Amino acid sequence: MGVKFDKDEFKKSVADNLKVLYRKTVDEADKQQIFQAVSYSVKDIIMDRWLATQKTYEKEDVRTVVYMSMEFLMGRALGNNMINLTVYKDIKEALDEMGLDLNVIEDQEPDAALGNGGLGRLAACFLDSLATLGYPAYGCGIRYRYGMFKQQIKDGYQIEVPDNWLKDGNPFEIKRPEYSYEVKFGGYVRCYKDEDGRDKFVQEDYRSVIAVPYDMPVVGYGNNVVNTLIIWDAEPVNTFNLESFNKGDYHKAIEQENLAKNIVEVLYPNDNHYAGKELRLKQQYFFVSASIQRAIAKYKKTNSDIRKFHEKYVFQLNDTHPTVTVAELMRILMDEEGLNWEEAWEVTTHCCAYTNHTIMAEALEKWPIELFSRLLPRVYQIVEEINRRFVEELKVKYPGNQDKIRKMAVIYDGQVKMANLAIVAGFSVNGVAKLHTEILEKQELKDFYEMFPEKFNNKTNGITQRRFLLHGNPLLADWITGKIGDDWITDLSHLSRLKVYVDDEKCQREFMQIKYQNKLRLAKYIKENNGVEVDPRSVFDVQVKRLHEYKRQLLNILHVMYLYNQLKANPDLDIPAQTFIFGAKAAAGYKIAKLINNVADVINNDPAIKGRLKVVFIENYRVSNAEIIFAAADVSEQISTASKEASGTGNMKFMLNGALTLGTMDGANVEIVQEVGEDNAVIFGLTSDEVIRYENEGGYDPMEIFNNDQDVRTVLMQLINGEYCRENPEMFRDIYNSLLHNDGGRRADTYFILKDFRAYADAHRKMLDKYKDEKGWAKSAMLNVACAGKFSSDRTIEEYVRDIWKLDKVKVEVSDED
Ligand code: AZC
Repeated sequence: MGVKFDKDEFKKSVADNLKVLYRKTVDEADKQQIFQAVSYSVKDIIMDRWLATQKTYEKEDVRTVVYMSMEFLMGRALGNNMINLTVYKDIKEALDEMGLDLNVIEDQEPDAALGNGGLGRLAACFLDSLATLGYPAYGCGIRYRYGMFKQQIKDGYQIEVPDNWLKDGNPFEIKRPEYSYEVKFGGYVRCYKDEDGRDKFVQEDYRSVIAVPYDMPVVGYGNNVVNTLIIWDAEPVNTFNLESFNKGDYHKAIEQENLAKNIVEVLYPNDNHYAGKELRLKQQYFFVSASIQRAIAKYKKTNSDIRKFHEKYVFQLNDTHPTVTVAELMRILMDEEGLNWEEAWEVTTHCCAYTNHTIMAEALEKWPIELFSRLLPRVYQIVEEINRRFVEELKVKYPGNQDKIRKMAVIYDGQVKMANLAIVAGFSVNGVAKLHTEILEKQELKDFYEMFPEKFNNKTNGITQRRFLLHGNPLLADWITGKIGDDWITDLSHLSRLKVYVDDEKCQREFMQIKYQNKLRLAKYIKENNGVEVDPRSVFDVQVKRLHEYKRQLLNILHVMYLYNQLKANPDLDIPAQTFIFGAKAAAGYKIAKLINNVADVINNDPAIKGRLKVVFIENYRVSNAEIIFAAADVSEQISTASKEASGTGNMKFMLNGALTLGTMDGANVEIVQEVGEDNAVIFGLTSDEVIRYENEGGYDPMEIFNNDQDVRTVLMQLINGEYCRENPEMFRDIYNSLLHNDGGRRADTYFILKDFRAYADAHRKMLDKYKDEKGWAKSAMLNVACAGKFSSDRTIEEYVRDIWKLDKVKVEVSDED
């Protein structure tokens, strides 16, 4: 079932688009214009399928999941859409014949960077899998004017540059003003009796904005299904009739105009961190309210009884960010649809499911009552009532147990606790890897697990092989298809068929040759973008992910400093040449990027080590260059402090591309090792039980390590003796202090970097020993690919469908098929 592709028609379509959009011929158009024209031609192919899919959903009145997320880290659309329409190679050929290079065209597209890291990218992978598996689904989020900032490195520091991704227009989106909704903020709640004597609540003297949806197509692989990602823009209510306002309203009109402008202006660039800003709560309520209004309107088109809404819709809450969904749904069902509390609660508690993505305390959302109730007065009343009823329940179940109430209440200590709200009102609570879910059940959410064990379940994360292998690593994808056929594209478990080839020396050579080609491609990228020459024959040891203390980029760079010391002391050290590659955006103010860059500067310019060690910080790490990086990696650094990384998904992308994991027993690493076997990864460091035990005991004494381990001491002293910052030897004093000294409430070496250092250095040695055994390495790398089947987001989505969403697969027919 593929798209019927007519090459000449496609070429004509591109030329026509250039004419209509820009009054230009192919020869006259610039690269961006060509990208736009090609995208419109591809969109044209998508359109029939998109229409057909939505018609089918309507006709069959399907049950639908709405994936509610503040973040969708989609990356580029053009290449992925062509891949999933199964016309990538055809279009490449057609463009070739027109004298156009598809790679160059793809490079014109800005990444849709509407997310920070793992949580946002997971949402994007899920949409891809939902469409590919043929499940009715919407993503709902925000059309930020500025997505994740662009990162430049100046003088070793990260500079954040605004990402004006919509500047040239977004060819794939469609504005749908006819489906706009009003969203209200502030004011007060007036209560009156209606003609039947029932209490009615209305919000008065509010400020409001109009939520205007833009639809983005989500193309399923080879199945005609095109789902929709709805991203909401905000427009002022009254731009066009300012004149009609009297003097009193003028001020309000301006306020509303500003509200609309500000609300979708920018994505908060925080990963695993809650900043508590008022505007953030506005963003959350804005897209939640609009999305629910849309779902209800859609439901009412084909259904008459709102009491059965939950039979057709399920909202998956991507972390607590959209948790206000439960209260907003209650509000609409009661205040606008006329249900009573019990009826509305019955619907809501069968509609909402919550995914937890982190146990990091600083990520827990808690809104001050004052802020919450001022911004959302009616919604707050409802949250209060949910809390009142829940606390009553707690008092019955745990009489006299004030501690339970303190920990479990939705409102406590002047704050609205969003996770508690999601758990109380949701019918499902899931973690994102086996270990993570266990920690939720046994530690973080223990009380809730005891009270509602039936709500808890695990859904180990996954990634889409369509983007991270088929598109990102075409050489390997073709090789795999040559060996085992192309079923893996829609069923990744088929990769296990590669196992019969792992001992075959010819296959090993082919496989390593592909890795080498991908390393050349990355080396070229690094040369062009970072101006650093790297040796494609060296080991590519890669850590790419958000910069965060718990992810321990610091451990990695301290180890590089140690290696450098070893190499200087012993120039004949018999180890392979290594390139340490970093890529990461940081929340503003985190200084570790500067350390990495300064270390890179010193090491890369030291002729004494003869190029055996290189360090590269790839600027502006994002989805599009990630695809190139994963394909080229030999070693995958997954070194978070055990218990802290809920799952990780980069770890899976590396594995799928044949890199060996060097990691802790954390998140999904545990399951990766289980799949690939302990011989084909290197595991080190404290276990999560050990970490948790130390934490409960108030930490450990890093001074002991400092005093007894000469190598560690040397490295630490180099942080404060100017070795890596001649002009300011104090530059890294903070880092040094944080590792050795308690500071107020903060434990020294909070993330057990020194504690794990030796084990980490040993793990590196072990990895290099493996690398020296060429055949053994090739076999391990191939086994990583062969055992990656479990980590497809297709598998994850099937589990969500089976256990939580209960959707039916849909078939979509289109008339132009082969
Ligand atoms: C991330 C987790 O840190 C990561 O381990 C996981 O793979 C990813 O979600 C997808 O589940 N969590 C977040 O980004 N969380 C927040 C609140 O930002």
